[in-house]
Order: sequence, then C-alpha cells, then structure tokens
Amino acid sequence: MVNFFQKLGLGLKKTSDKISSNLKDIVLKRKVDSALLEELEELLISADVGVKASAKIIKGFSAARFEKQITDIEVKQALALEISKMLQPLEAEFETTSSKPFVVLMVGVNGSGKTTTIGKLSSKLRQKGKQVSIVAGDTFRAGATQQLEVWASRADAKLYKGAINSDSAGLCFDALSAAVKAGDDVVFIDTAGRLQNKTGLMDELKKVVRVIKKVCPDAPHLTLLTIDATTGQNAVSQVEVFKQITQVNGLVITKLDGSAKGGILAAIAEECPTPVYFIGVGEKIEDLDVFKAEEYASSLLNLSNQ
Ligand SMILES: Nc1nc2c(ncn2[C@@H]2O[C@H](COP(=O)(O)OP(=O)(O)OP(=O)(O)O)[C@@H](O)[C@H]2O)c(=O)[nH]1
Ligand SMILES: [Mg+2]
Repeated sequence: MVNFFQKLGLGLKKTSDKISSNLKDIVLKRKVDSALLEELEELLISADVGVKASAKIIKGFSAARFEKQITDIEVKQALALEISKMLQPLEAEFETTSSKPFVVLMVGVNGSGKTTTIGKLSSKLRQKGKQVSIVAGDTFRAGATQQLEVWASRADAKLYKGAINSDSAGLCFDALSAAVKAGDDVVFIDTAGRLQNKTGLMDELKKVVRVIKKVCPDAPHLTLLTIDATTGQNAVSQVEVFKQITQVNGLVITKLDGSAKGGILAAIAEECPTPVYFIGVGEKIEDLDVFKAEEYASSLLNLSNQ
C-alpha cells in the first residue's frame, strides 16, 4: 500500500526529478555566492515557481548561508523550508457541515479537471456517509453528461441532468430545488469549461450563480476553480480572471502527476493567494489529496525518500 507521502512524491516526481538532477550539477559542495544563488533562482523559475516567488525564496535561503559551504542536501532542505513557509497560508480544510445542502460550484477552463474532481470528491464524501448529488450543468459539450454519469455511478452519487443544449441555469434551478427537497448534504454543480476571454460563457456563469441564489440565497457555499498544473504561469491569469467573474473561494490543482511544473503553487501563493483545497495526482478516483504545504515542499525537492 502506498502511503500519502509516497503517492504525493510519485505525483510530483517529474518536477522533483528535474529539480534534483539539476541541483546536483549546480551545487557539488560549493560555497554560497551570488553566482550560485543566481543558478538556483533560475532552477526554481524553470520549475514554474515564478519570478517573484523565486526571488523571495532565494532571499530567505541566502540570509543565513551566504559565503558558507553547502551540500546539495542542505540546499534542498533549506529551499523546501522556504517554499513550505510560502505555501502554508494556502492550506485549507474542506468542511461541508455549515449548510444543508452545501453547494459547491466547480469552474475552470476547458479540460482542467472539473468533472473528474467532482467524481473524486463525491466518492470521498459518500465514503463518509454524506448524501451527495451532482448537477450536470455542462449542457454544451456532447458527452459531458455521459462522462458525469460514469463518475456518479462510480462514486455512488445522485445525478441531475438535462438535455443537450438545454439552459444550464434552468437545470441548476430545478436540480438544486430537488436537492433541497431530498435533503441532500452536498451538491456539486459541474459547469462547462470556459476560456477566460470568452465573455458570452463568462456571462452564462454569472447567470448560473444568480439562479443558484434564488434557491439557496447563501449558495454557492464554495466556488472551486480547477487549475491544470501543466498550464504553467498562465494559471495566475486564470485565477485572476475567474475571480473577477465569480467569487472563487478555493483552488484544486490538477494533473500534478503529469507536470514538471509543480512549482506553480508558489507562484500562486505569491501573486494571487487563494486557498488550495485539493491536489489531483492521477486520473483514478482515489487520486485526489488534501494539500499540505510541508509535505508538498518536501516532495517537490525529493526529500520524502531521503
Ligand atoms: N493525470 C491526471 N489527469 C487528470 C487529473 N484530473 C483530470 N485529469 C484528466 O484530464 C482530462 C480532463 O478532465 P475533465 O475532468 O474532463 O476536465 P473538465 O474541466 O471537466 O473538462 P471540460 O468539461 O471539457 O471543460 C481527463 O482525461 C481526466 O482524466 C489529474 O489529477 N491527473
Ligand atoms: Mg467537464
């Protein structure tokens, strides 16, 4: 059985392998001087930590170490500590008991992992005995409802669906009203993927939120934005644009397993801090983990197996 640490380590393997092998070449028992700091900063930037966050991490790292001899393990430990400190404020706890039903709206660009994350999360909550329903709000893409049917059946969750090209907001209204009547604990609303620059679809999203509020005035209780970790620095702009359209309260960073850009969380922490509720580390139903800054930073620097 693979434990959480190993799984996260495997998920971040592409990023940590890249950092580790480059780091060995850079350090090799060197003294910490400005040339070394510059190389380390470039290494962080290449792992998508972002320019601002990298500069801050290197500043913290060099403070007590300048002009001292250092090994690559010491460098890793020190960088992991700095990254962990930076990521700590992003940790968030997913708690659904404050309202019944607790309505979670899932938004994000095309293919970023909204539907998959809803499936994974529904399964987690069903295992805790919660009554979970999913609204197939993506009525645009052919196959979107079928994809959710598969996930809902895997997760053992109820599905509310409409006809293809039917009005998404109308479906949300009917489904949420039914979920209230049925006494569901948690309702996930899936939405169609939309690019930040497509105003028509962005307006649609606002309409969905307005309609949700007609049924439950304080809903959505959580709006989660899925960010594909392989996107790189564009992630920061996605967070900013979606925040302008709707009240994004949290992030799910998906596809960290397929990415050599796991540093993106540091860029987010520095440039558009938003709570990170979960990280996606694979395509299977169990491949969703709670985000823990210290473990994440250790895995990123490949320290978990040392
Ligand atoms: N490797 C990996 N793949 C993932 C992860 N999350 C989602 N995927 C895959 O990414 C692809 C897109 O996922 P979806 O859940 O359909 O994304 P979506 O945001 O609902 O997409 P649209 O509805 O088209 O906007 C699928 O092939 C998923 O299996 C992850 O954490 N790791
Ligand atoms: Mg989808």
